[in-house]
Amino acid sequence: MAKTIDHSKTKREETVAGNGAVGQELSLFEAFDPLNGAQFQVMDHTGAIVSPQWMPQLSDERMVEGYRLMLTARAVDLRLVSYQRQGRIFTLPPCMGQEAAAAGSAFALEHRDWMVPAFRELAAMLHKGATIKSIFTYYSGSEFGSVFPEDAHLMPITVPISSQLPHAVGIGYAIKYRGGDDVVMAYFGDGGTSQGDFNESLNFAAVFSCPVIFFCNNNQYAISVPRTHQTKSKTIAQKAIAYGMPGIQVDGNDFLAVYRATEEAVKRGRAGEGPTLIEAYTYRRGAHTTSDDPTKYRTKEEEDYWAPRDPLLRFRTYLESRGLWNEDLEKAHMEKIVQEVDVAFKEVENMPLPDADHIFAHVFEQMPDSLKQQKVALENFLKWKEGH
Ligand SMILES: Cc1ncc(C[n+]2csc(CCOP(=O)(O)OP(=O)(O)O)c2C)c(N)n1
Ligand SMILES: [Mg+2]
Repeated sequence: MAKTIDHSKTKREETVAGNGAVGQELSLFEAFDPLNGAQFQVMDHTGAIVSPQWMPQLSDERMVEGYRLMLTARAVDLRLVSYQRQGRIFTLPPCMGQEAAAAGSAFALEHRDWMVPAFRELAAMLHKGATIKSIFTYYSGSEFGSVFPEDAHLMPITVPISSQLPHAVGIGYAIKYRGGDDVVMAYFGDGGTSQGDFNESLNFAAVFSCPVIFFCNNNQYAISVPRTHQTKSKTIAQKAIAYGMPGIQVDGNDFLAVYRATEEAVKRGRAGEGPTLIEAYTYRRGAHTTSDDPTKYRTKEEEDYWAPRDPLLRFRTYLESRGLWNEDLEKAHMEKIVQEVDVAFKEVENMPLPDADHIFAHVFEQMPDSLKQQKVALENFLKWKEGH
């Protein structure tokens, strides 16, 4: 049976005979051991600080920077959806509601660290080295949208669910092999935990102590499949126990808590202590993708419950209460972003369409026969299409 830990305290209540643990500070991962089912929160949804003892050491400037990043991601996201509705870009997965999870986790990384995204971490990618233009380029169907500066250590968006996790572990293993102390941030969704790649990756990373942060954006759905149908585990965080690594469920709409949990996981990775599983409990406020209609499988009441828990709303309330943000700053930032977005989008719209070759060019160093055949088939089809 799990020990019961009172999360309002950070001192050990119990002494295991002879271990001298009385009075010892609990680590974050001990205090929020997933077996006890508590969710880690620093700031509640009204913007009030509820766990001052876990407040991260972030300067006022860094907090404002974090909020600006979230606001930028929200503005880009809304614009992307609107462009898609106008038929100017292809299908895309909106990120609205998940900005604190993405921004808070990315903020705890250093530039040299690696990021292996899924497809709903816009704020994290913008922070790590993607530009608004590269994001537009990607959703315009061009492989060039996945080209980032080499030193950004940012991998491309990955759509095949959880297929990015073995890559993240491979990077982590290579870092360890070379004796480095960089860490790898690997993102995936609640649905991603049902893939075999999830099991293989967490197991390998734990056995070989790879410095990987497995960051699950539990946004309550995998397309229309609710979290309750994804796994019988009470939390996703508790899966960590089976793999032999720390796990924590964090309020994913709380920038401060996400940052703090990730910071602790990063420390473990750098110190050679291995991987950590973070479950960011959040909500996808938009549709799964622009091809989806969420009203078919979720209720208005549910959406109304989550609306006031929006990550931007609460962080803004907190910053305003500290005199660090106000309406004028909000307006000025939005105007600047909307301008940047418009310029970037025009540039992308005026770019020539890339050759179909690019679909095949960037996966293998030496193209396997199966791909060569598909390439020829596509070329034949395009020739045929031209004549019709
Ligand atoms: C291997 C694989 N199977 C199925 C799909 C189709 N698909 C796209 S997104 C998605 C759901 C993913 O849910 P989750 O992991 O929770 O991420 P979210 O979309 O909620 O961010 C599925 C099944 C896919 N992209 N890859
Ligand atoms: Mg999901």
